[in-house]
Amino acid sequence: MTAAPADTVPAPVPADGAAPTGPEPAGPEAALIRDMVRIRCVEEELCDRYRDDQEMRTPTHFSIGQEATAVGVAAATGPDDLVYTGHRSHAPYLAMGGDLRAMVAELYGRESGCARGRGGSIHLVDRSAGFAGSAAILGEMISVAVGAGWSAALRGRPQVALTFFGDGATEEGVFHEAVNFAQVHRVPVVFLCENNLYSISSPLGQRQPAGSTITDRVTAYGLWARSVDGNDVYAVRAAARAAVQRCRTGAGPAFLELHTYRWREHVGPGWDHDHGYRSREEIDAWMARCPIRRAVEVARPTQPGLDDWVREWERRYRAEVRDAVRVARAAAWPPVSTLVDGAYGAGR
Ligand SMILES: Cc1ncc(C[n+]2csc(CCOP(=O)(O)OP(=O)(O)O)c2C)c(N)n1
Repeated sequence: MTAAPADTVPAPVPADGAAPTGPEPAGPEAALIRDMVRIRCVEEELCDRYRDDQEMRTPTHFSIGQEATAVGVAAATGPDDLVYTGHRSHAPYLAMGGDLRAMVAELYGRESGCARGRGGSIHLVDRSAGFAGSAAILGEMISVAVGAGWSAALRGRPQVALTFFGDGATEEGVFHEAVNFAQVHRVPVVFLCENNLYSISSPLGQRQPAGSTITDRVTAYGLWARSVDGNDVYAVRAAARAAVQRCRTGAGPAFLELHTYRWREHVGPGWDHDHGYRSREEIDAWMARCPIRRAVEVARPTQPGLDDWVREWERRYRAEVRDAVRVARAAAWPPVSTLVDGAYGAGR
């Protein structure tokens, strides 16, 4: 496995700091930063455990570097809204308030996991938090989200469905069918494309025509569509609020192309600087645009002691996820006799 590029991984705040003395920063801006720090800590700890313990028997797609998209969007949702994702699911699940212990137990395959240990990283769900589900088939949950939004509209409920997917998923036929259907029927659904430039190791530039953009293609269907800096959590929140508001008022679906970048390999906890499909310079440039560091830089002048608190949050959340791992490892496995419970056609 490739070693971490320790010389390039930027710290969100300067390393030499004291324990916080002042009150914990309050307010929505601090909450955005705190939530991104929590997701980063959870995923980094899980990366370490995945690599060292060899106990998680599930493919994991980490969002390290992409935290601003999940957190900015979640901040724009209401209590009845529903979020659906594809395989890169941890960050939206946590941003929506999904139960951490149930997520970690799921990754460890335990009965106490959010999908009873049967789904793993790609099949997270916590309906009580509005995280309605994630699935491995590229594009699948896009159509499910449209169905959920349409159902809400037909029942006259002010509920919005939101769906995260990557740039690769926009190349699935179902994406185009879903967008067109949603526009024709004015479905309250927000399409959220996390454009991180790659479909596994295949660059966008080799897959889509030069000079075209995903936003342009969606605009051609008549949707309200915006291209957003996905590493700017404040910009993501503003765009997501506008998109959700449109849906809420019956104006029809909305689309956001959120430009961002994953730091780790496509699947798994490793670094892939030497795999040959993206340049070291490109990765370094995106790491320098770390969404947490950028958000801290914006908030620092008005939030006294913020740097100390970011370090405190890192300590707190590292401890929280280590505790979740400890609880998961002590939990029971699903009994073999229940293996096909909940599976389609089981019992026939
Ligand atoms: C229908 C289907 N085809 C292919 C795959 C294999 N696959 C899994 S992830 C992936 C790339 C996804 O890229 P993107 O949608 O950009 O999301 P990202 O991983 O970059 O977040 C592919 C091709 C799949 N899961 N489902």
